[in-house]
Amino acid sequence: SLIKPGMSAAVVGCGRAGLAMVEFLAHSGAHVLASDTRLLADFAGNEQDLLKRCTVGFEGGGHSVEFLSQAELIVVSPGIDLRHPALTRLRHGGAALVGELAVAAPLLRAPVIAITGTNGKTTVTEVVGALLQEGGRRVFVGGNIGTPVGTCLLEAADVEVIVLEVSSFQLELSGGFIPRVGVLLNITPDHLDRHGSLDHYAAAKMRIFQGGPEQTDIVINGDDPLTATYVPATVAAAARRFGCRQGAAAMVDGEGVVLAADGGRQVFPLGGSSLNTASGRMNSAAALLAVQRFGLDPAAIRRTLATFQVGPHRMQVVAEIGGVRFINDSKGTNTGAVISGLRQVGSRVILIAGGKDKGEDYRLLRDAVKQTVKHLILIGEAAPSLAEALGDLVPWTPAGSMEDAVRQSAALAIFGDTVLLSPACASFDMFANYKQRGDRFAAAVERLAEEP
Ligand code: UMA
Repeated sequence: SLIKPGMSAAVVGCGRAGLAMVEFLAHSGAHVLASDTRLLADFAGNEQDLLKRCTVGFEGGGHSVEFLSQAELIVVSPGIDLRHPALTRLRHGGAALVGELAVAAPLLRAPVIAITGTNGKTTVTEVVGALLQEGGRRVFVGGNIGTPVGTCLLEAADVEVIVLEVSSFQLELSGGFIPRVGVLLNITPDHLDRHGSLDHYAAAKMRIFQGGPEQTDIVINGDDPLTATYVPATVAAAARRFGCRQGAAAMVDGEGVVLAADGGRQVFPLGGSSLNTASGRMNSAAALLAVQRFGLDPAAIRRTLATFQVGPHRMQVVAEIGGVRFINDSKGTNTGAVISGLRQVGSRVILIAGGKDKGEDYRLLRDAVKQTVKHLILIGEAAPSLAEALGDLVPWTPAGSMEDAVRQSAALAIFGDTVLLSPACASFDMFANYKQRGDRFAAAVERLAEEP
């Protein structure tokens, strides 16, 4: 283990991931230092209590070399940019900078199924968790999906399988983390502001397979061009693929998935399930491959897929008013997700997009917008860049708030149109997170429904 009782360890960034890590490190007998851009007084009461109880020192208002260099090990939270000047200086000085997965790697006793990819990873993580649970396994489901890795270390002592959604940020500093099953769903550009380039972003994702086929069952998307570009040859040779192509180990076929199993084939129909969408079928196929080695009962799998409810903020129909559908896809935070959402609707979309820019090239949306969108409503910091990339294709208007955006779209929409919130951006310029953004959209739509 990287953690020894009596050692000093620092945590940079005390959000959900960092606070769980602080608690775990203290529980392991380390002397914990914690550092955040916020001041102690800015934290909620229970968080302040945790920081006081579990740390021997707290640095608020930023991260300094002086403070952090007191620690033998520095655990950096996923949201912290490694190019931060203090972290750069510490790294160049030889300090040990790790992420939560590196800390967890030697300590996870149960087999780990890790799921990454630009889009769909939360849904696949949930489906995999549900399949295992319905199959009678004790599972821990966490990671980027919301329950931090530190919580897994504190609470998941007696589970049989650990299912982790892992982001590129987490993989960037994942140290010796090698999952038993690694799933790469797709690669489209995202988080380029942090990773600098698509190559670096893809390289971070590829670290999920660093153990090679000897140590990790490899599951990849067989239809995705960028996955094919970036997966190393040894990994590709051993991979089981999901997708629409003939011969895929899990083949999406009509309204279901055909799984190649023990020389035969098993069919998993999705008709009537919330997973019966283009992306839902791909996600189901990936999940089926992820759990294949656990020998679950096919009947139980079919039941779980049939009743699975895709979570809110992902192509969630929140209302239909006067023949106009309102869809909340607040989790569509990159161009790949928006394209998939637009294709799912197909035509006559009034698209609400914009928010905090992550350095993406919005021209990637051009084809899909041209084919499906009739009007754009642009919000947030990225509105000018979106207008520049797409404004010549369709009419567009800016909106000052989510309520304004919803009001404008309702005024424009006629019977048979769809109003889609799928921002292609992060939410932090206007909202606390994507959930709050989606909730504000849904609330504004609800108020429309109440108007005479
Ligand atoms: N902070 C600093 N210094 C900085 C920047 C931030 O100290 O330079 C502080 C903030 O004041 C705050 C804390 O760091 O106190 C925030 O830490 P964080 O950004 O690592 O966020 P957490 O709350 O710990 O949430 C993280 C993941 N966030 C990110 O990766 C950005 C959550 O994923 C995850 O659910 C959670 O851990 C539990 O594991 C969210 C996310 O947006 C959903 N993920 C990205 C995505 O899905 O696209 C990768």
